[in-house]
Amino acid sequence: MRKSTVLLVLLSVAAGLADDATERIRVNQIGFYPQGPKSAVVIDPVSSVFSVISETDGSAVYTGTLGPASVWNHSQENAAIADFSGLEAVGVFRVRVEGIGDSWPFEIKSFVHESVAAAALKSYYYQRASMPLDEAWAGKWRRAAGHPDTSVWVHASAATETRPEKTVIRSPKGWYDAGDYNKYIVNSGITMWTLLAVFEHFPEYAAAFRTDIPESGNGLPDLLDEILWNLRWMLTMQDPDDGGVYHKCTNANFDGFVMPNQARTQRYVVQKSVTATLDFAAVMAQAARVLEAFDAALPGLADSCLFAAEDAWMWAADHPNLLYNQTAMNTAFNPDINTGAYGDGNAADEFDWAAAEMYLTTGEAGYLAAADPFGTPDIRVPSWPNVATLGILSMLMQTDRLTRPGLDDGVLLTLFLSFCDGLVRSRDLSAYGVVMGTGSNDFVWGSNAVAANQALCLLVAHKLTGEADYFDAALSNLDYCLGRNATGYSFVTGHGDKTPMRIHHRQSGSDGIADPVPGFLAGGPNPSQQDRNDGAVYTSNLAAKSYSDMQASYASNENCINWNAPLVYILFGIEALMSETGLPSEARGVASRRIAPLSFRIEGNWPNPFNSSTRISYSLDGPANVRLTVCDAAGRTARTLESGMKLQGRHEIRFNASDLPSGVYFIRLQAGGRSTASRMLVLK
Ligand code: 9MR
Repeated sequence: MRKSTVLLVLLSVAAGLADDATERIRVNQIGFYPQGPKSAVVIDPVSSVFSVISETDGSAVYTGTLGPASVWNHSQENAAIADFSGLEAVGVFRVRVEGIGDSWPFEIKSFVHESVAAAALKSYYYQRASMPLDEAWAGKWRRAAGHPDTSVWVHASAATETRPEKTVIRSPKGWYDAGDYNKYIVNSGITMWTLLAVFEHFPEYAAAFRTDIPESGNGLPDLLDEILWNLRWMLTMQDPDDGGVYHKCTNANFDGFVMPNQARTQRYVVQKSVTATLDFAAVMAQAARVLEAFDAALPGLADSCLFAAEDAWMWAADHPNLLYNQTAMNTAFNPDINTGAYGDGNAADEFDWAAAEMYLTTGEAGYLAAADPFGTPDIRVPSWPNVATLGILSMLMQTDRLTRPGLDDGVLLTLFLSFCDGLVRSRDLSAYGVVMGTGSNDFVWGSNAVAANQALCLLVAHKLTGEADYFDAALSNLDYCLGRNATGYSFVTGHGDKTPMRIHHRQSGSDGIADPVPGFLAGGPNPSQQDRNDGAVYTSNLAAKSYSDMQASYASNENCINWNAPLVYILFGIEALMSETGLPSEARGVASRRIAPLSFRIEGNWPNPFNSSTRISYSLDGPANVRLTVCDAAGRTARTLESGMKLQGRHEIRFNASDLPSGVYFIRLQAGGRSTASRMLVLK
């Protein structure tokens, strides 16, 4: 809460008033960019005018006319839009409608969503298993380490000859999935894609952003450090003997509301599944691409990820029908496992996604022959059981990697843009002026992530076309998440004035601290209300109002890593696109750690070639001198090639390696003395 608001709340309480703002004006409680679109929604308007009031001196700085009122079906409210995009002054303001009251306060300024972006990313740090959260980084939410996960049992459902039941394995690190303390590969899949996509789509911004985590300052971007915490856990979930990936690392049953270090029941890895294995393959292939640029700091990790992806892909190809079915598993094996299932009856979209990522990373068209995401492109808002679109988005954003003829002919782009045009239309027809609510099925368990993922698609459309309307439509859904919705909540804990206080999160519910751990996106309105018989109480059954800020409401008020990830994506993307330099503010950015955007790949017959003429192609987003070094496995330089001039864009270096002895070599590309990407090359 801002100081001014604290004062107002105190005054209101002293005056016996219940609240600080009217429930009938809904607005993004964080704020707006001086040059960006700005609007609020007024319910049952009694007059046609509104004003915007300065919080500092109470003066009206803007007056406007409300748009025509119409009914938003999802909430059955009569809503009119107050558009004050013309107000460009910086400050703290409220929207006022005579006879109705004042909205919650919000700010107009540059970098207005930067703090909430930092919090949304920092929420992953608070979810870390296997390490203590020290006060220096966690503040009052400090806690002891939970779940070392160093003696996890292989569950009967996952037993093999080499790893029989109760074999002890290590599976430390990773993020807790949600309010519960279990770690699920399927949900890590979409989460990791989304965070890695922030890196791939907004590389400079992501590399410069500081979140204050223990690794800050270690020479790697904070976003990457956070991603690595979960990546390293995911790697432990692959059976080294066959490449298959366990579905989850879990307790038999959900814990009570206790702190992580008090939750000590036996952990298991359970049945390998085709969906988990393919999600793993997709993430590892994508990670291999991103990590290439950091090979100096993380030697060999990119290649390890690619090998892991290849092994996983092969296992999936051998077990295409091995779906995860918890009920069937519990009938066949003991003990019963009753935590989240992430069961999915169809692995076709997981094949499509993994094929796309494997193809993009390796350039091998064989992956597309096995599962063609272009065969019948299934473009829809991504979610954990529907991941084909993730591969399509990767393809669209990396056309320079599309080497198979026909892939970059624009058909996919046309299809994707027509899907996004549908999202824009939904906003145009919406009484709330938001994309969210394209149909009643937007309001599912985790509906706020539907809003965030719609916005993610729209930001990709904006990046691909430069069209402002896609950006504005994306922003409308960020406004939705931060307060312009039928509940009036800013759904991110700790950000806004009316915000979830009793989120279904075991630490927040048991740490004795009134404020919930900050930065979580609550699941959001969900008319199925699956928690109704478990103590959750709802005041409305309407789709957009089926939300309850109660700890018992796991179906509307839980946090989850796959919901926060698109929030991080849209906050980072919107901030990056609104920043004049494309970078975070001085306070958030770390200029010295800025990594020059550089993509680099080896073409030709890698990875196991004979090379009399090896071709290496690379591309540079900014002008830089380029130096290419070939080192042998012992690190001795075997060849150095320098550009001798600044280059930009796509280039190719050919070199004759026939005089080099057989063996393993590493190729390192340096640009402008700042960036390094390296890749392994085997010469025979
Ligand atoms: O997000 C999941 C939702 O789509 C499912 O309908 C629901 C019931 O199976 O489970 C949700 O995922 C939960 C997971 O199973 C366990 N950790 C918390 C997740 C969010 O509620």
